[in-house]
Amino acid sequence: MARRALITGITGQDGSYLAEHLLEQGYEVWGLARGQANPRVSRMRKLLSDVQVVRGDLLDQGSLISAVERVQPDEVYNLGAISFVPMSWEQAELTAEVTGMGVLRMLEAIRVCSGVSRGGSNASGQIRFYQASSSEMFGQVSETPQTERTAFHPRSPYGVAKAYGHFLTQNYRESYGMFAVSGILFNHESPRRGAEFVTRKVSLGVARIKLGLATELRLGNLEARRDWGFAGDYVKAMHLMLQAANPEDYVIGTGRMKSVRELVEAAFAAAGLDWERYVVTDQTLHRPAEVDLLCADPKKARAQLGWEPSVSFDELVAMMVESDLRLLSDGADPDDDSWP
Ligand code: NDP
Ligand code: GDR
Repeated sequence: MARRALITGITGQDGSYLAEHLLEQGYEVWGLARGQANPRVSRMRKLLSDVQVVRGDLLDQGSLISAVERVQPDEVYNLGAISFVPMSWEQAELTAEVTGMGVLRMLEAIRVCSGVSRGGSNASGQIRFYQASSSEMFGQVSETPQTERTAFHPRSPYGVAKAYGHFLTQNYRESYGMFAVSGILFNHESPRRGAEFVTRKVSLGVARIKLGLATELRLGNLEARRDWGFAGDYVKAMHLMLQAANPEDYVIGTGRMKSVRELVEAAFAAAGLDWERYVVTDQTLHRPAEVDLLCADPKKARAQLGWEPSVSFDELVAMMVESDLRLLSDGADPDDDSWP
């Protein structure tokens, strides 16, 4: 019998890559989708026709219990979240509910449906749970690079909500003996990245300028540094974590840091443009509290999971710029939300 996976956040960037990867591994894949007429479900279906959809919302405990009962998954990947950091200041309570409390609701759905009780149980035969934790939990970093043991100092309501979900996942593992793990993933990008995140904003901006559809690109803090990798590589790590003999948390990143300025330089250069002629910095795009730098130490994942990133920063930037040049040249509306 094919193994069965339930993915929350199926309409997002990572949901799409993870579903593709699991389908390739022979899984039966189910995606949890919210809303009455969510347009992102049809976008997902165009790309991933073999994914089955179950309705549910991380804000609604009953819907998650029904989804787990219906799908009877072997593995649950909780990728659903409000994931855009600036939005978490504007809608802090909603972020806490979806990104934080949503983890509790998903864990409870699994616990209730599988009859796990206090005192723990044998991990074999259980539903295995993956939580999408984030390097944003490190925030104002206490050491560089960051490992599984680095202290958390989140700098946004999003980071705080993720830290809650992280500790709760650990707690359900310790309290109930559940196979529940968190991947502490650093920024990962792709041509399917949402247009609000800086890498895609830049690749779309470069394509618009190159095609004469725009004359400038407005950005916030150019000095922030991130460890950027390719989403297609990172979803493989999620799957590997749930195949491990023991439930443990892992840091996933490349171990290399670049600034937003370096990202911009590389992206404009990939289209044969000089960034300094087009980029305008805008104070209103700066954040109330910034995370200045993030850099992963992925040694544990390499040693225990055999996981390695396969796409370099320059390859990733070129992939995104080329994809957006193709997308816009084909006449796609630069403001629509379609996937290449
Ligand atoms: P996206 O923003 O692309 O996707 C977020 C997903 O969450 C969407 O499918 C969205 O559905 C869903 N969602 C939002 N609200 C709810 C809700 N109330 N109930 C159910 N689902 C909901 O994120 P990514 O794919 O980039 O990231 C996946 C996960 O990994 C997120 O949890 C993110 O915080 C985390 N993460 C991401 C990193 C990255 O660099 N990409 C790094 C570290 C962690 P809809 O389409 O209906 O809005
Ligand atoms: P981040 O990603 O906040 O790290 O969260 P984002 O791409 O939004 O920002 C990265 C850095 O770029 C700076 N920046 C800008 N960012 C945006 N979005 N728009 C701009 O115009 C701009 N100018 C400069 C930001 O200040 C920041 O320093 C992502 C999300 O996917 C989270 O869900 C995930 O948990 C973390 O990565 C790891």
